[in-house]
Amino acid sequence: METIRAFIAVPLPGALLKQLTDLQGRLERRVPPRSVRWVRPEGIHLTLKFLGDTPAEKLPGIKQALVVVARNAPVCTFTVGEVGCFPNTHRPRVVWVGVQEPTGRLAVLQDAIEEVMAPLGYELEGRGFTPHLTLGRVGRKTSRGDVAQVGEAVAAAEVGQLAEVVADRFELIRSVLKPTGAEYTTLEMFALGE
Ligand code: 3AM
Repeated sequence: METIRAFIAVPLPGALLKQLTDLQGRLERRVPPRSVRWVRPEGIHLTLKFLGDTPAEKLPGIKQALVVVARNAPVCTFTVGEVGCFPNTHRPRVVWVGVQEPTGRLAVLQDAIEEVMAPLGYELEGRGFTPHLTLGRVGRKTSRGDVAQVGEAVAAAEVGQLAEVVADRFELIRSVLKPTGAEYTTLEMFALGE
């Protein structure tokens, strides 16, 4: 049975990707060499739901459900700014830039996606939804001291608001893991509010 590693995400405008590249560069200069694997900027997106390995035969049903979610979700605007780490800056594993959407529309959209995906066999995200853009991941072989320095550098970084982004669609994206990093292809685009 063919399976496809997939996730659902909001794509980002090219101008923001350029800003994120600059931000990665600024952070890279503040952390120990090779301590963080930086995500290729064209691979940065706002993930709403990670599906993982999905049987290809399930895709039509998933797409049908997502069309309905998209139609009922209004377009929203989010801001991008401030950096942080998962799980936190004391034990950094993922370095991210934050996403703020104060009206709650983005959270409602994410919740609606969870709700339609659950009966299709996808577990609810237990950790709750913390919208973010992943900039990099701390390398598994990074020493404790270097990991600590990454967290300190991120905590000390003063990154204001970078951009305002209109989320008017989301995409179902295929991820193919390669030694050079994940390769993403859009399988389907879903326009909001149509
Ligand atoms: O770009 P971000 O980091 O928001 O972290 C992975 C990425 O999201 C996440 O799915 C997106 C595309 O790969 N991801 C990967 N494996 C995951 C897992 N097992 C996961 N999210 C949750 N559980």
